[in-house]
Amino acid sequence: MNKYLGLMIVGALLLCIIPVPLAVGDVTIYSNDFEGSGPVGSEWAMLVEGETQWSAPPTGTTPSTDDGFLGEFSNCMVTLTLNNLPAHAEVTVSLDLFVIRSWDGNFDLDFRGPDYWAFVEGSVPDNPEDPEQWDYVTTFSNWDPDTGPRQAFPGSYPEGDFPARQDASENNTLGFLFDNGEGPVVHDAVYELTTGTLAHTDSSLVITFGADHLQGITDESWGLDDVVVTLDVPEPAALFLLAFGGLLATRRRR
Ligand SMILES: [Ca+2]
Ligand SMILES: [Ca+2]
Ligand SMILES: [Ca+2]
Repeated sequence: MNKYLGLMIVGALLLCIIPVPLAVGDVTIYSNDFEGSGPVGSEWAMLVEGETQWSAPPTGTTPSTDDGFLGEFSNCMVTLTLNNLPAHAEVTVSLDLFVIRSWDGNFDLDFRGPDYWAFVEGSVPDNPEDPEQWDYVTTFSNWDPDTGPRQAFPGSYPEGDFPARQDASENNTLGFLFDNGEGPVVHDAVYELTTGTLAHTDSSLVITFGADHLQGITDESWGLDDVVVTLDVPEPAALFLLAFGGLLATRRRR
């Protein structure tokens, strides 16, 4: 038998014998829709502005749709920590952000704003007020797009300058009431956000979300839902074939 043919047969047999994980390409290694009762898992932790102890974040349900979510939050940091990840080169985190009640976007003339929301991967800010400690800082405005204060999203703060509710996937669907002086009306928005593809090889992922300058949890708050973490996991079979092809090429050159 031709020795290269023999090598290929051995390789094919090895492919059958070696258990090949189902992981191929982009693999979802964590997802959470926060449905059901009970506390959230220990992968989540919260540090409220002005406090020194991290605590378990609350969960809630939306008034209109009874949709479970993580929150409500005011000015705080919320961290997701995932350990023992398989080998990977990239990570993507996507989520739904609930922007609840009277967020004022880029408004910066007094205490009412700007209303920041931010995230950072890999480190937890020791000074959340410092924009340099975040990967991305933006603002949201929950007012009338024609007349209300503008927001930085989908850009970043301070450069972003867009109408209120720009690129929201849902408006006033969740049922959170806010009274702006004319009686309570539903006042909320949902944004489908993603970190984009981040270069990441550590076996642990630490990602922190935060907000600042909000005026109190019954006035302006936020929540997270449908959090999905995806890794770009190398395909073992593809790696083996690459290595096997390299071996053949090396032998042929001899
Ligand atoms: Ca949910
Ligand atoms: Ca406000
Ligand atoms: Ca505000």
